[in-house]
Amino acid sequence: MGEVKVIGSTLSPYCTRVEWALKLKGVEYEYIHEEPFNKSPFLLSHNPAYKKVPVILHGHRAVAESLVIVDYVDDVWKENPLVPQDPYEKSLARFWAKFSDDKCIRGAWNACKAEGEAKEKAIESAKESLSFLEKQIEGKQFFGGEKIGFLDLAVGWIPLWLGAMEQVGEMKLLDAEKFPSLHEWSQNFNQIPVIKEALPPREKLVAYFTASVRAVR
Ligand SMILES: N[C@@H](CCC(=O)N[C@@H](CS)C(=O)NCC(=O)O)C(=O)O
Repeated sequence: MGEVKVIGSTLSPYCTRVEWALKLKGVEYEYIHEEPFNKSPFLLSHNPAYKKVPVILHGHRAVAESLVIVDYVDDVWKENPLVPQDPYEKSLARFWAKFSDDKCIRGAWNACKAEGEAKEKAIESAKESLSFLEKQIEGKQFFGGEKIGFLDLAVGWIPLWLGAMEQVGEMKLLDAEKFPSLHEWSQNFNQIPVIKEALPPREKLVAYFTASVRAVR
């Protein structure tokens, strides 16, 4: 089918999850760095609908949207399956992955940038969203069971990105007492070599979130 290229931005959790999927499958890829706020004609031509990273090129074909890409990667390269085989388990993994993107990442960012009374409300709302993920990991080593799966990659922003948002927003969301299982998973996840090697430096993320918070306040 041809070689794989990732059009991505190194600070993006969406792009990192695509790299994790490819690494777990042992697929070689070329990384084409894109500035998400100074988009190249190359990116725009391959993701004209959303104009966002990540996009992967597999030979001459483009696939966009990180969760769709992880699904695609799992379909094409069969080793180390990521998506559950059972139809119901598969639907749950996809449901919670989308929930994590729609409610948890957004909720954490809203809490990070909020000030005053609005901040307390945003923190409570973000914690409520995280409590759903706590239930999904309770009693398990990984969201995928005994091995890393689709949902682990989707929720994989928590250990590093949430930590950086907590620092910049001067708040605690992933409380070890309130979320013991998610907290433990989070501690272990970033220690896995294949995960660790694709992570951006924490100080760059902190600088990025600091600048982003300043820009919106
Ligand atoms: N739902 C998308 C989100 C991707 C996304 O938000 N990418 C950001 C970088 S982290 C981007 O390209 N932003 C540029 C923009 O919003 O125009 C996915 O999962 O791939």
